[in-house]
Amino acid sequence: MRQSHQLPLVGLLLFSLIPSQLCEICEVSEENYIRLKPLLNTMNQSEYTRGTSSSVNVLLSLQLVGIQNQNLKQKLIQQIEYTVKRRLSQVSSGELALIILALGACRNPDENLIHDYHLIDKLENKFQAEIENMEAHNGNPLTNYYQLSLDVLALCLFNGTYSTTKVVNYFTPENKNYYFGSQFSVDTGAMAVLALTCVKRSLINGQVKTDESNLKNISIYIKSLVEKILSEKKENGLIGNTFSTGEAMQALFVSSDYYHENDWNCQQTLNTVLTEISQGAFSTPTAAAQVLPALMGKTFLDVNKDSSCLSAAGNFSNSTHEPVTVTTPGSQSSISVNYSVTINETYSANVTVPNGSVFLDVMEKAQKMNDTIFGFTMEERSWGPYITSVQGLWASNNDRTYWELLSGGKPLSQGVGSYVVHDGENLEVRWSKY
Ligand code: CBY
Repeated sequence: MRQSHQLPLVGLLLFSLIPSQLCEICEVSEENYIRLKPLLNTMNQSEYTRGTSSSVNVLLSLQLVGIQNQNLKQKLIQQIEYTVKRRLSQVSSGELALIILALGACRNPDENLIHDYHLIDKLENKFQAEIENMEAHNGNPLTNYYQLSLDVLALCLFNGTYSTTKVVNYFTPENKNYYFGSQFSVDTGAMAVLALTCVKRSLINGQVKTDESNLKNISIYIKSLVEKILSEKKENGLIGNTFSTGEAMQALFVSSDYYHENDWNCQQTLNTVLTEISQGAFSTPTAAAQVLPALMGKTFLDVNKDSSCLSAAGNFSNSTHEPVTVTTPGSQSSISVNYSVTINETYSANVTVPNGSVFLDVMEKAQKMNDTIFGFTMEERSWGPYITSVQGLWASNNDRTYWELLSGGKPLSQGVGSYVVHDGENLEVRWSKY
């Protein structure tokens, strides 16, 4: 009699375990931590003198995976503190959101800076300014939806104020801001899934009140974005490209209720990323920082969990002072490339640069040859230099215009500071709309 009463209970218990089993996170096993070393070396050996964007990405990453490199962390925090004190007004909304996530991760003492400098209030204002810009400029934010998603994520995780109804209005999966041209931006979609999942969880926990329809819509959005992300999965397991895969993994970790187990082979994705690491693909601190959390099974939603920052990874980071093999450009040999600027017309030149040069070197050489045609400006972003103008023609977020980089007519997946050029290549910067 007693047993027959217990049976349905046991069944219920088992049933309730199924969803959490589905939420399986694949991560690098401890014996494979050595394969992550190139990422740590890249983060360790950077100078972090070029503004804060990459410092923030690196600090957040180190905090999330529980790496105890106090020297590096102190250096990064000092830089961030300087930015917060001296130039917060110039910081974009998403950059401030990242600062909050990095300082607030894991209940560490630096969390106080968030309150001392009223960073949550300031983020609320910057988020508001993004929305106002969309209203004034045809739905175009000051920055982009990757940053708006970071804003919502930080406000949601750190109890800031935001309107759930506005989130529902602006984050519909059909919104043009998820796309660059006709291409779905996996990075953007992934960050939105993380933000929407946080909002959904606070609605379910009752931390935030709203009507039933908002919750339902948010679930529908997550499902649709997850489908779009999965449809960008390549044969080798990468999702989008090398650089979006880590964030796509994070999004898929937190949304496993929305896809079938067979829809994604996490282990295959993980193995391909590990191979890419060994081939030196993540050579900038931001690239390394953005991929690391997912490989260790962490997501940005773990930022305000008390325990997330204690991990087995703590130890393997202490011995990272190996000299990296710097690939010196093959002797002193030169290569020559064809470089063009396209607006309506195409302006071309043959440019000779040392072997091993990056795209930026070609642009600088061309500028020296003819400043009127090849003159350009750039600014430092988290991923390195970003071209802001060529021939005096400036990129604009309000108009969704930018200078696109191409090789042989195909868009590059790296910026001017990291793309290494090859002999005989046809390089182009093209005035484009996204
Ligand atoms: N970060 C941001 O605000 C950037 C968000 C992001 C989606 C970002 C990719 C993803 C990420 N993980 O950070 C992004 N790029 C955006 C939004 C944009 C647009 C910037 C303007 C705006 N509205 O904010 C825009 C214009 C569409 C864009 N990226 C252009 C470019 C090209 C830059 C050329 C130039 N003028 O210098 C370029 C080189 C593509 C091209 N062929 O022209 C480009 N982006 C690339 C390659 C990348 C990837 C960088 C990879 C790398 N190893 O260098 C990227 C990771 C990223 C940065 N862009 Co955009 C996407 C990818 O390939 N997975 C938040 C802030 C706080 O740091």
